[in-house]
Amino acid sequence: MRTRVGIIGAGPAGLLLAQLLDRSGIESVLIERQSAEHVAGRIRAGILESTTVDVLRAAGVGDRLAHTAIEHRGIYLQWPGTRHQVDFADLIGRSVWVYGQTEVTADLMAARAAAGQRIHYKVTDVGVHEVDSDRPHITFRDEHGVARRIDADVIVGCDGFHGPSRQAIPASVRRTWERTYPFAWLGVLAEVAPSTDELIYAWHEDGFALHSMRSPAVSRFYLQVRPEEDIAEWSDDRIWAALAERLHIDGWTLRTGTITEKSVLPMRSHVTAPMRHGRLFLAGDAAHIVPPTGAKGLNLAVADVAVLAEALTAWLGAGDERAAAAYSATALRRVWRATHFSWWMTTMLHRHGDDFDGELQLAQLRRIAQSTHAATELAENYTGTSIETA
Ligand code: FAS
Ligand code: PHB
Repeated sequence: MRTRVGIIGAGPAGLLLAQLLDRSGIESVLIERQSAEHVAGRIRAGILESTTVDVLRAAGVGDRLAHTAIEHRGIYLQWPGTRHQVDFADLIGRSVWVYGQTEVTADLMAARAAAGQRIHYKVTDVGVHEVDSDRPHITFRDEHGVARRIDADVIVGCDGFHGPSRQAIPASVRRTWERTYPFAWLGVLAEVAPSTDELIYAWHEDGFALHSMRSPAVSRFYLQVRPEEDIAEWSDDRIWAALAERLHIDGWTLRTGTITEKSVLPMRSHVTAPMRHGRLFLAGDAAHIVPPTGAKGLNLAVADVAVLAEALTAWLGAGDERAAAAYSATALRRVWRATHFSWWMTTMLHRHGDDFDGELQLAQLRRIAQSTHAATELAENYTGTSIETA
């Protein structure tokens, strides 16, 4: 096959990139390791920054979002005896939107199918070749085991943390930064109306808890657990008891319901640079991972793709390579800001270390409750800044 842009990975980053390029008349081909049903069924992020909503609307996939996403003007920070609202709208005039990643993926998959996008699902043996030349190409086996090849002007790795594209950058050029945290998240999806109007981020002696949601009838929760936690040790009753304890505040009751999904999610920070080498570009989790405490993962992937789509359109459509040459530096400035914020939220809210660490965390939380400046710093980072192109 011959195309302009060969995209590895049909998660949110790959699908959105194909959508944005298509709207600029740039053709692409996607290859995906999993089945379409598997990709569509992944339960992950839930919070969209307003800039992410703007990008999705501009990409032509914002209609369902406009009718079903729930606008949230802030969050609650909680510690024993206190539930404090950080009101983003009052502080900085911005808000965020609750709209699950599964919905974003569904909207993008529908748009790509309607456009007749070439996507090869259930591929194996993916190889990335000659990215240092002007003949980069991808080899793979399709779902029938037939060896295939895609010759492209440019290859983009949107293949997530475990994909092969990052390794196609020579080790002599590639730099990585990694921080693994001494805890993980137990994620829970339940058919029960949320017991709160805004997300609750709770510090507790037993460990962090988060009350989020997906709709007026579906709640999403997270509990801090050990990195090697065995999900089999967490019965529904134990989950509800831990959530009720860690989210407890006088005069408030946690509603319970049917748990439909539970899984243990690792916590790590990871950055790879550069995000371009020759005719290979990286976008989304292929280049960076943040702990989900700051609700940044999906939003960062969208920001990478918005910058990259504009750069590739200028280069492949008009011969102007300047933005493509600046892509890695442009994207990494936002990546490191989000990486710092996600690390800061994570280390402030999760129990680790000793009682001295715990007192420092509580002092930080009380500071945010007492200082408009401290609360504004959190609000600006959580709601996201405008996407800087080249
Ligand atoms: P993705 O990982 O979504 O997509 C990469 C795609 O590449 C996948 O479909 C994969 O199958 C495919 N692929 C991999 N190897 C391949 C190969 N060799 N060939 C072809 N295709 C290949 N973010 C938040 O903000 N909040 C959260 O609560 C949150 N929870 C998360 C829970 C989990 C378990 C994980 C893994 C991530 C979570 N994230 C969360 C982050 C997540 O939302 C990512 O930021 C988002 O999926 C990024 O999208 P992509 O870059 O497209 O990567
Ligand atoms: C979610 O709803 O999945 C969610 C919300 C906020 C976070 C992380 C995950 O910080």
